[in-house]
Amino acid sequence: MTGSESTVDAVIVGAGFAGLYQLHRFRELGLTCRVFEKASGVGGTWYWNRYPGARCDVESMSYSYSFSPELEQEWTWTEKYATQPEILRYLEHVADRFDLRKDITFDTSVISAIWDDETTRWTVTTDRGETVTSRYVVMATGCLSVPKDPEVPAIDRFQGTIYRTADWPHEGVDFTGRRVGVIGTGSSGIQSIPIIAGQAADTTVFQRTPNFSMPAGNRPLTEQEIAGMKADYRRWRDLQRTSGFGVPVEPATRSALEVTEEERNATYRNAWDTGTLVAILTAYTDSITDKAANDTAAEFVRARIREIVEDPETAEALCPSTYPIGTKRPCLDTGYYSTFNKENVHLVDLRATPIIEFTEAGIRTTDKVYELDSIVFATGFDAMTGALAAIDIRGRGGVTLTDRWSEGPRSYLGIAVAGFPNLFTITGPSSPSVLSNMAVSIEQHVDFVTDAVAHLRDGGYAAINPTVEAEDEWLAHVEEVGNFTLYPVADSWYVGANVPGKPRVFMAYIGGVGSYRERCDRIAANGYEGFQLI
Ligand code: FAD
Ligand code: N01
Repeated sequence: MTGSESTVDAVIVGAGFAGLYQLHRFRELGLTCRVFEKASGVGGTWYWNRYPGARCDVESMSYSYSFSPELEQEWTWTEKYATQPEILRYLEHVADRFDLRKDITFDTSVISAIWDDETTRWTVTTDRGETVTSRYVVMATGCLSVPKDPEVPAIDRFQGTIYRTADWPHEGVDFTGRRVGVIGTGSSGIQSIPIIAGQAADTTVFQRTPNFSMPAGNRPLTEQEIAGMKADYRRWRDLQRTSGFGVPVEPATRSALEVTEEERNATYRNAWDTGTLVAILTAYTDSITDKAANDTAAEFVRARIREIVEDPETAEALCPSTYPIGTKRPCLDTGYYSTFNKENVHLVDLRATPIIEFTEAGIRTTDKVYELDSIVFATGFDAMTGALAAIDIRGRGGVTLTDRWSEGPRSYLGIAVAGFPNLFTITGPSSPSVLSNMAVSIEQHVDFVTDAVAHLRDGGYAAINPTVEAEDEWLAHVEEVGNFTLYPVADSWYVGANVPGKPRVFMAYIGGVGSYRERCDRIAANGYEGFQLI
C-alpha cells in the first residue's frame, strides 16, 4: 500500500474494544471504513499486555459487549476474571463473527490527520506512506496504550534482559533460575509479581508508591452462574448503563462516620470478601468524598496488609499512606501481599532508597547495587492523552491538538474537540472512561458517535464540531464534580502526575456513567446541543 491514496467515509484508528465496535456500527450505517492498527492483530490492550497474570478486574461477564444478544449467548466466560488470552480470544471471535478484519490494516500506525476546511475532509497518513481521505476520523486509540519506561539513567547499560508488561513477548518468558527485578507496583506489577516470583530464583520488587490491593477471589464460573447470567443479560446491561461505574452496585445510604467502628469493619470485611474493586469504595456515601470517611476504609486495608505480611518492616512499606484509597486506581490481586513472605522475594522502598541508575549488572539505588538477570518494567502508561499526542492532528487553521492541549486536554464530553470537526475520541479525556467498566463506556461513546454521524447524513450536514463555550462549560462541570471528590489530590496517572512535565489536570469524569449517558442522550435529542452543525 506504500504511497497509495484512497477515500472512505471514515477512518478508525485502533482495533481494540472500541475500534472493533465502531467499525461494526459504521458498517451498519452503510459507511465505507478503513481501520488502521499498529499491532499485528485485533484486541488492543489484550493484544499487547500478555504479561503473566494479566486479567480483567471487572467481572468477565460484565466486561464484554452488550450490543449483540446472540454474541452474549454463544460466548461462555470460564472464570470470574478472565485471563488475557481468553479476552483476546473473545475479541478475535468478535472480529471474525462480524467479519471485521477485511477493513482493518494491521502493522500500520497513523502518523497524522489533517483537516481541510474547504473539502470538509480529513487526510490521514500512515507510517507505511498510505494516505486516506475521509469525512470522519474516530480515534479509538485507547486510554492506556502508550507505555512509559521508568525515568532512570542508563537503561541501555544493563546487560541482562528487559521486559515491559505492556509489550510482553508473545512466546512468553521463562524466569526459572533467574534473578528478576520488577519496577512498578500498579495493577500490572501487582498481577504479575506473584507469578514471576513463583518461577524466578530470586525476585526484587522496586516500589515507589505502594498500592491498595484487595483479593480478587478469582475462580472458575459454575454452569449455574453462566446460565443465570445468560438468562439475565438484558436486565443486567440496563443496570450497568445506569450505574455509577458501569458495574451495578446497591447505592450506599449512610456515611462511614455515622456507624460504629465494629459495624464499619464488618461492612468492609464483607466488601473485601466480595473480591471486587468497587465494594469497599461504594460501601458508604462519603468513602470517596470525605477524607475522614475514606481513612476508615484505607485503615481497614492497611490492617489486612499487616495481617498478611509477616515481616513488620516490609508490611509497613507496603501500606499506602500518602493518598486516599481509590484515588490512585486500586488493584485486585491473587496472592500479592503473601508473596512477600517468601524468602526469595525482597521489597525495595524507593522512597527511602531511590534508584540512581542502571548498571551493566543491575540497578543501583542510594543503598546498593542489585544484581539482576532480568528487569521487568511495570511502569504504566502516558494515559489518556499519550496515543493522541503521538499523532500529528491538525484541525481548523492548522492548529495542532498538542498545542490546543498544551495546558491539559480540552474536550466536549470527552468525545469531540472544538476546532477539530468530525474528529471523535472514544473514551477521551473528560469522559467517565477509566473510572468505569470501559466496555460500557466504549459502547456508549461509539453509539453516540454513530448516531451523530447518522444525524449529519440525514440532515445533509457536512460536519459537526463543539463550540468553545460548550467545551468550557463541560470542563468546568468535570472539574467541579472532580473537586467534590478526593481524586484530584493524589499524584495519579488520572491527573498526569506519572509523566514528568505533563500538565496536572484530572482527566476523567466522576459524575457517573448513568448520569453522563442521560446528558449525552439529552444533548442528542436536542439536536446536538453544544455542537455546531455545518
Ligand atoms: P485499546 O485496547 O488500548 O486499543 C487501542 C488500539 O489502538 C491499540 O491496539 C493500539 O495499538 C492502537 N493504536 C494507538 N495509536 C495508534 C496509531 N497511531 N495508529 C494505529 N494504531 C494505534 N478496563 C476495564 O474496564 N476493566 C478491566 O478489567 C481492565 N483491565 C485492563 C488490564 C490492563 C492490563 C490494561 C492495560 C487495561 C485494562 N483496562 C480495563 C482498560 C482497557 O484499556 C480498556 O478496558 C479497553 O480494553 C480499551 O479498549 P480501546 O479499544 O479503547 O483501547
Ligand atoms: O501502571 P501504573 P499499570 N521509578 O501507572 C511505578 C489498568 N490495568 O500498568 O505510583 C519507579 O498503575 C509507579 O510508581 P508511582 C488500570 O487502569 C488494569 O500497573 O508513579 N517506579 C507505579 O507503581 C491501571 O491503573 C489491570 O510512584 C516507577 C507503577 O510503576 C492502569 O492500567 C491490570 C517509575 C505504574 O503503575 C495502569 O496500570 C493492568 C519510576 N521512574 C493495568 N515510573 C487489571 O487488573 C513508574 N513507576 C484489570
